Amino acid sequence: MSRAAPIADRATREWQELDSRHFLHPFTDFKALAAEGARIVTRAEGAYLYDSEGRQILDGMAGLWCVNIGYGRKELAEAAYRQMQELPYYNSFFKSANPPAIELARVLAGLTPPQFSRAFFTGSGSESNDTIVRMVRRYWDLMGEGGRKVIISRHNAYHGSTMAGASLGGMSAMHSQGGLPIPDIVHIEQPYWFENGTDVSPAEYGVRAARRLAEKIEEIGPGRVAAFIGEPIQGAGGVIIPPETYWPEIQRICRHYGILLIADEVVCGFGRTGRWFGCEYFGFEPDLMTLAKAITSGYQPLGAVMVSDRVADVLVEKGGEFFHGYTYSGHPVACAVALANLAILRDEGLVDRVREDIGPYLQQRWRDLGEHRLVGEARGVGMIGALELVAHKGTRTFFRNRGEVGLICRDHCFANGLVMRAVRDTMIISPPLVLSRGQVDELFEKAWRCLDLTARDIGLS
Ligand code: PXG
Repeated sequence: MSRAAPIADRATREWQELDSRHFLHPFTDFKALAAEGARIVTRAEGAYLYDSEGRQILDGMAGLWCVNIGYGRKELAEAAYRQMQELPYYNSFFKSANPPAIELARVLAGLTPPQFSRAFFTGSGSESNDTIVRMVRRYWDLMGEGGRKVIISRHNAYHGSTMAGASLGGMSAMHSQGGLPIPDIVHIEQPYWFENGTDVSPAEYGVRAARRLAEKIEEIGPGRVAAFIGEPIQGAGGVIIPPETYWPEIQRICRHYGILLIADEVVCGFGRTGRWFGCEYFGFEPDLMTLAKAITSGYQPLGAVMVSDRVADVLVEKGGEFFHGYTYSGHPVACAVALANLAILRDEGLVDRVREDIGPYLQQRWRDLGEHRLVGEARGVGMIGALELVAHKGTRTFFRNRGEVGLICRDHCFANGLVMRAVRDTMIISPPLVLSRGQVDELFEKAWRCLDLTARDIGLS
């Protein structure tokens, strides 16, 4: 280890200059960032980030919805170190496999709902969803129903940034760049009661939003529809938590028309809702699941598609080569790190802790933020939450320039040592599952102060 080349120790300005000269960041206005200079994050421990100025920041987003076990767990570093010495890489093509990948597939089969016994490995959530598009269409070909090509998703969904991932997603800004969506992907209303359900109860609205799926299937023609995909809770779209009537009705419709049901568990998976998977929280049984992020708590890039026996049996039994895969499918180091991560989640009872202890406590404090004069709704489940900022408390009146107030609030959060994201004027959190009660209190206090500062800036105080 002592021979590892050290990364130079540079001053913040120097990092920022090099960054803007050489590094094109994802989802970034390059010119605006160059003018401002990036925040240089240098290390992290537990639930805290530290930047190049030595500032401590409470990470209310667990990186990017992924660092479920928190930062700095040596067990994962040791797993990577050991595996890199034993077998740093070998592919899973050409009739080859490696022990960590096989072991991880076995462990995932045990952790996921009973219909799943097989995993297809990828490098990310986007790659997993690309895999799903191809696998679903292949499944229907093998079933002799090759006309079933259409995959139905929701507006404002996020399923990744590759061509198929961004097409499945319902972000119009993303579709406007690069000629998306690709053919045979369509979108229906998202189950966003706060915005769309102003006239009915959440329960009634959940059924109404789900019925959009049946309407779309009838419009397209049932024989042309392959699958429906959804995040149990939409993450990047603004932590949109569907009413409890939604998913059962979606499942009923999928079963009625015989189409496959896909749960994108990239955000909800691995304990965030207090269950291992979001589909278990909402009580539905998907045919395929997209996994990534917290599968390694973000310590290594890794994704997977869980394939139910209904689908896998056809792929296996009806035979023929599936012409799809990645160099890093089943990467031994990423899989070894995932195994160490899942062992921590399981052995330390972190999912139960979210369900029974820290989740309810966070939600109690989060609901207290709902009392703030800027907040129209505080919602959340387990270790995920959203605040709707509104122009007039007690009404669902959004601000005129949607997104402006959210950004003001987000900037105050960063300046005050808290990562809390803004999606439009919805403030969102998704912190590590290992947060202590004291850290929940810290999150609450910082968030309240930043809401105050935001209210002052827009002349609401
Ligand atoms: N599905 C879901 C539900 C996601 O949240 C992906 C797929 C794609 O995963 P990869 O590993 O390819 O990034 C994601 C990723 C944001 C943000 O702004 C969210 C994600 C990625 C980037 C930004 O909240 N989620």
